[in-house]
Amino acid sequence: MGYPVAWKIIADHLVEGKMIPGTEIGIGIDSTLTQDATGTMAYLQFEALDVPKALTKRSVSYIDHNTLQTGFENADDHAYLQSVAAKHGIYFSRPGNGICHQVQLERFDVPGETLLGSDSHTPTAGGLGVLAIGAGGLDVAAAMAGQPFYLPMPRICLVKLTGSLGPWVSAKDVILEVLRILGVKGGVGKIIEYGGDGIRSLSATDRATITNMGAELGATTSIFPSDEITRTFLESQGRGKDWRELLPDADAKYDEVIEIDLSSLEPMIAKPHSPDNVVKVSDVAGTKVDQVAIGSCTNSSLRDLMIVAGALKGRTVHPDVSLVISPGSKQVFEMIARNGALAEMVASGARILESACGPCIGMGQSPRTNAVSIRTFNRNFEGRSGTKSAQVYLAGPETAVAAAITGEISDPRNLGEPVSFVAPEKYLTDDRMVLPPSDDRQSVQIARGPNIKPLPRNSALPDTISGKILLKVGDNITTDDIMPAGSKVLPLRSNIPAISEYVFAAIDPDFAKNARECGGGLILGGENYGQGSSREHAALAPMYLGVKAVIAKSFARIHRQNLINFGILPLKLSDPGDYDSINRFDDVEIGRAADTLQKTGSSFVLTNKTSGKSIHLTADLSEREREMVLAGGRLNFIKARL
Ligand code: MIC
Ligand code: SF4
Repeated sequence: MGYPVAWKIIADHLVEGKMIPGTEIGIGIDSTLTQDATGTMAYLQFEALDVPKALTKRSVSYIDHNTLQTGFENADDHAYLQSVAAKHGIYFSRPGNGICHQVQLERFDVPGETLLGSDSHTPTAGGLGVLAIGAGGLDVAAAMAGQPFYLPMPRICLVKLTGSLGPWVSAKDVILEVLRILGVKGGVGKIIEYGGDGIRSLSATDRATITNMGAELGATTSIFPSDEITRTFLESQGRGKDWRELLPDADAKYDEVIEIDLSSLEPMIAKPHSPDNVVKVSDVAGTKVDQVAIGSCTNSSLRDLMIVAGALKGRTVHPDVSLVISPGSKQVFEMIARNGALAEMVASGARILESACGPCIGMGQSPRTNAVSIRTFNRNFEGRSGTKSAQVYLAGPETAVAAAITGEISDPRNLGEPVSFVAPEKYLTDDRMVLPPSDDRQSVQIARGPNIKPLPRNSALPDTISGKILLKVGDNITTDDIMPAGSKVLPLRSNIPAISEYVFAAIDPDFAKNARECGGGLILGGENYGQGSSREHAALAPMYLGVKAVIAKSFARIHRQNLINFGILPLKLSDPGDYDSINRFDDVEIGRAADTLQKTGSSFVLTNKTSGKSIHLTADLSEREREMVLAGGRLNFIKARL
């Protein structure tokens, strides 16, 4: 039986388990990436593991999320990250060098390797044939310490592309179409592998746009083969020697196949407040627009910004629209500055931001009350922009620039002659903003400003878990709901006592206070609990507040792993119908929880002392995961073994 691309890489890196879908496997990790919002915790955890130097082939620490610096906190974190990288054999991408996923693609990704990143959009690298997975910071710290990454062996879904895209239609429309078909839970437990003749018409950065937003499908990762297109891109980055061909076997077997004819695709758009709420742009054309934001790790390649600049040339941004543009990397920024495209943007009235995540994570540029904001980003969860009442739509650069010019959602195909883009034979490569690790690691002093607080540790799981249901929430709760980001909260990422005050703040401003007063408790969720980002703060801060278990109908992959990593028991309702019989503030108890876990059992009984009802719960944990929860988390578990 032939192998898909993803299977080949897994087979090459398999260190534990068998490649049977659904069973736990361990894979060796070649390289890692972190960003500053998750990196501080990741490196505090790495330090706690007492491994002097990262054991990966390559680890890179980026500063791209928390760059607003409204107080000393972000800058404290940057200084800590720079020093910890120098000391422990890690490359450091300085603030201003760009968004981790874009820079990683340009300067570091190697086809056929594995990459683990403490950011859910790490699969961007799948555009170059890398098996790239997002995880919590602790899993990345463990990988730097030479530990395998564990995951359930995914099933492989082939998205077979045929034809080629029409004018003003681009890669973002492809992934929006996949989201329309599969939905935000449709990728759970799967790797989405792209194939078919149509992939030949997609450049490496187009492919990266598509794999980037595979995160929104809940997929383990997304991947393209490494072919001549990959080679051309790597050569143009001066990295031809990193190329290797990686194609699926002719008789490769897939668990599922979806076919998309690129020629028939129209411009697509995701309506508020979910990335899978996708319709054709023509269906919502005419909607008045207040803000347009272009950038993010999804859509800020040179190609994307050249299309935007070409469309803006000689035009003026509509008087009712604020257009903000953030180039994905210093490379892109410098190239558009030198070739004149930046001047066209500025002339048209665009507001240019630094090369960073910026508005995508609510770090500035929050739109006005009730605004309609069109963004080329990947997430439009309610409130993520920093304005609760904003209506955020997600679209490609073509649709975004059309809205900026016309002041309403409009089909970019009405803009006239399409802007053409020919990729440069050589990108401008200059790695001076990436600091290699120090040669004299011993003498590096770690900079621990007052914002770097010690890492909180959990204790072993108690035998009886009892307490109140502190909060009952519905389906598809995001990590942005659990642990909000934005310019006010993000500066506290390295300060768990302070950030824990904001857990569930938008849903229940009293959550932290109640949790403290009750000495902890439990949370009840619906389907796909914890979708979205990899931020382990969504587990670590509830742990700090004493949350011992989360009960839900189902969990999103990365968040479930983060809960386990911090010793919080993720429990599924055996009968989802029981959800209705549990209420907020009910007094509940799970007797013999630790004992049941120890005896390899997976079935628990929750006694609802308020209603008198007993409810069955299951924990689908591997043996290793059970031990981690019992130990109070992965850090305790690894330390006990080292
Ligand atoms: C995001 O897009 O939500 C983030 C911010 O990049 C997160 C990571 C974080 O919260 O630090 C992610 O996607 O993992
Ligand atoms: Fe940054 Fe936004 Fe990409 Fe997250 S999704 S890495 S916040 S640009």
